Amino acid sequence: MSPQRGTRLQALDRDHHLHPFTDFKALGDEGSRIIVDADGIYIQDAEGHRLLDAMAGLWCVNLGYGRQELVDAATEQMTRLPYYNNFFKTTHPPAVELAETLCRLAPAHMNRVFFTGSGSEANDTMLRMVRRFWALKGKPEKHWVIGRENAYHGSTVAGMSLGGMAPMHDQGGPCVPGITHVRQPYWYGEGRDMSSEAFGRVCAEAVEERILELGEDRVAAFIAEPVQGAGGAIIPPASYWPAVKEVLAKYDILLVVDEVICGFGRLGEWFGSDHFGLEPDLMPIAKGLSSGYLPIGGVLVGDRVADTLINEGGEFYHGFTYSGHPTCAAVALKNLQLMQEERVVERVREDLGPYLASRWGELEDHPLVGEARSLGLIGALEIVADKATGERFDKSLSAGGLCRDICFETGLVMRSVGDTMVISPPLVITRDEIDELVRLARAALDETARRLKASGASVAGSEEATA
Ligand code: PXG
Repeated sequence: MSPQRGTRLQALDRDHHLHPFTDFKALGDEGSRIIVDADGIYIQDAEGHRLLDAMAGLWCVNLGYGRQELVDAATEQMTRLPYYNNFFKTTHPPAVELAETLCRLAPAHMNRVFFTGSGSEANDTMLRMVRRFWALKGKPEKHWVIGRENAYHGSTVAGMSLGGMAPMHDQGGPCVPGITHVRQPYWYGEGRDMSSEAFGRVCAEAVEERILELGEDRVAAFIAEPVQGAGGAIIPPASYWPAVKEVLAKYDILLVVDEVICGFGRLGEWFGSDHFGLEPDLMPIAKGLSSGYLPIGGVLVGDRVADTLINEGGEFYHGFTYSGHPTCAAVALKNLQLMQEERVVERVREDLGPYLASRWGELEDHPLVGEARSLGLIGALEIVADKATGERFDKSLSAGGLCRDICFETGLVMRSVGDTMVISPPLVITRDEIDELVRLARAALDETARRLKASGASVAGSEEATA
């Protein structure tokens, strides 16, 4: 793209386009980065820079860019039947086939799916189903949902209310009533004064305490991501999920596992629930369902809830114009077929996940890195001023944001969540590409340390790394 056209697009973008999760004015002053092309795990910007996309777009391009099979699936479906709805007693082949395929891949007791256009809509749908379920069971007062601080469940009003992102609650409230949040199982950030096992149990106890505070007869469901994504790739201690499962069973509380990021192979199983041995009542899904090629989400519904909604519920007054959109469904179906043919999930579990863990773990020797963790193909680095104590840099230095910007300069897309650097690369990444990712990340950490020191910050033990 010519520099003139790039500059013109930036000006038009500033003048007319309000970006998601963006300080509009600051971006207008800075100018947005224009992405024009992509192939495999790489994207290319308008200035011709090639970047290794270690975020798979936004946690979604699981099969990588440039998959002609997905393009062909969309073209064929759009040529035949670009759109039709699933209201008023109609259906179409892609929606049916996708529903059947999803239920085959999901845990055995999940045999129904309700389609949506996004993960946020999936969580709105889930909330309505949960409350409807308990109302049908004769317990309408059992309508509270317990979520977790720093969880992300979407950006619609219900999505942001279910999530535990305080800055989101502070804007556009009041939130949906009947939703409360308990502490997250973030050992590095909040639990290092005890073993991770003990901390996992403490966080599960927090769920039980909240149930008892509210009264078990008033709590409908607990919602959580298997591994928190947007919160900073937070992998719970091994003790956490078994203890939470026990608590929920004890008080008959539904389990909602938000699989929007962890679903479709991210953790080396089809669903994060499979990895942690969970039997959710409902699973919101999206993102990797279509590898992000077209927008589609849904809620997988376990037999207990589905049977009640079907047999006792009558009409469920809920649905979207694009619920089960045929073109999106056809692309999702092809995406799942390709994942099976190419054994993508098995490769993450058996080869790529363990390989990333060993290579990524090496970064823990870097002076800036307090912890390097990963599970399957999701990972994080905790950037700290002093790795011995875990002390963070002063917030005003924005060490994570600095590292992210340096990554962009050096050819890597890594996301920062505060001072936690996060990766979630396409599941088709190769071992050689993992080597390159780790090399680029280390180079970015070195440069981050150098610039932090140049700005007067002290970086404990960094002499050799920045010499
Ligand atoms: N649940 C989870 C676990 C998510 O990660 C949603 C629901 C909502 O999905 P939609 O399709 O409505 O966006 C998400 C989305 C980030 C970031 O900054 C993460 C998401 C969305 C936007 C930004 O990491 N996850």
